[in-house]
Amino acid sequence: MTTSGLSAGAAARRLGVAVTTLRTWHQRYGLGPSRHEPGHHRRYTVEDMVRLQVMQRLTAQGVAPAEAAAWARRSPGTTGADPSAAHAGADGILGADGVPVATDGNPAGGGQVIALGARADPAARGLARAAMRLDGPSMRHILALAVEGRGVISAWEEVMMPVLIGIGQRYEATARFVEVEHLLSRSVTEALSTVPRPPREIAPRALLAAADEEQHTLPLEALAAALAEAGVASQLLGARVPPRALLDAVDRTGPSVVVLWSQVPATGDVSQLERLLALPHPPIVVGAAGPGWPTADLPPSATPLGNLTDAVRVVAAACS
Ligand code: B12
Repeated sequence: MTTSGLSAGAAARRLGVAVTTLRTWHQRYGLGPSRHEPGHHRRYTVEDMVRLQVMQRLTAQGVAPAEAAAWARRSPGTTGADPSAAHAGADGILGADGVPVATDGNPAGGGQVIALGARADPAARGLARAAMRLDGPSMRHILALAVEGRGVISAWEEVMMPVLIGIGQRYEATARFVEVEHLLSRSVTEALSTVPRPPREIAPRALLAAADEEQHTLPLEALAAALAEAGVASQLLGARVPPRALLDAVDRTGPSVVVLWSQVPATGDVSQLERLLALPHPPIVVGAAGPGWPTADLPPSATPLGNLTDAVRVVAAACS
């Protein structure tokens, strides 16, 4: 930034928000440009930009704009800052990244909340609140920050999974919020798909598929993204793969490892695994992933996969 500060357009571009948003934050919440030279438009200083970044982060986490602006105006390093103030939210809860965290009891989202527990990650709380508001842009923002900042495995386990499990419980208790579940699933899919895949010269040796009639695919999408991050190429067939189609795909591509996902017991028919293992040239590893498989009745040569980290390790080893 030059010593003379940034114009509104340049500040908006740097933050990735619309100029009209900056104008609103200026007019309604007093977060305007402070440098003034006679005969020129006001410019945003470094301190102004810090305030705007705090505002942007908190609103993306679901904090109400007026409250977010109050925190932004008091951010450390800005005029009138009270450094201790930035370490506790209005309700006294401190986020892991040092920003105040709105509690689940806050009425935002019409009083409808996804319960995450007291120790939930601030980003998960923000995601849950944005999900209940059906606020897709904020969900995308939070998820993108999580994936870029923490990597796929942590983003999945600390941010995405708790909210998915929470909305599942909400659905179970109320038979409502399918719209939230759908938008959340879509946003998770989009965030995971942005992780760059290995170059096309690396032939995928891992085949990932959901079991017959199995509609849940997000954990496999997380696996594909985490593998890509580790430089391992994979192919994901997607939801509801009939056994015959899976066998044909294995026959045609000869993968070293197949991971078959079953989320619900209705799709955890072990004959799908047995048929893969009985092929003349079976994959080195046939992974049974997901809570739908009957653990005690798995074929002895199938490899049970219990979490994302283990799955990445097993698949990467089989592909190396
Ligand atoms: C998103 C979602 C959907 C989406 C899926 C979208 C998509 N693209 O995947 C849609 C809307 C399609 C859907 C449909 C249905 N769903 Co649904 N869904 C979910 C939700 C919210 C998240 C699913 C998910 O991704 N789970 C993965 C992680 C987040 O959770 P987890 O499996 O508990 O995690 C454990 C392990 O799997 C493991 N793990 C986690 N990640 C990974 C990754 C890897 C690689 C490995 C190896 C392990 C691993 O660690 C965890 C601890 O053990 C769950 C809630 C839940 N608790 O899972 C309900 C849930 C699974 N759905 C449920 C139901 C009932 C259904 C439907 C039958 C609803 C209906 N009436 O139509 C249908 C269809 C089912 C079918 N035949 O497939 C129930 C299942 C209950 C049960 N045990 O039978 C759940 C649990 C919701 C609930 N609490 O009632 N669903």
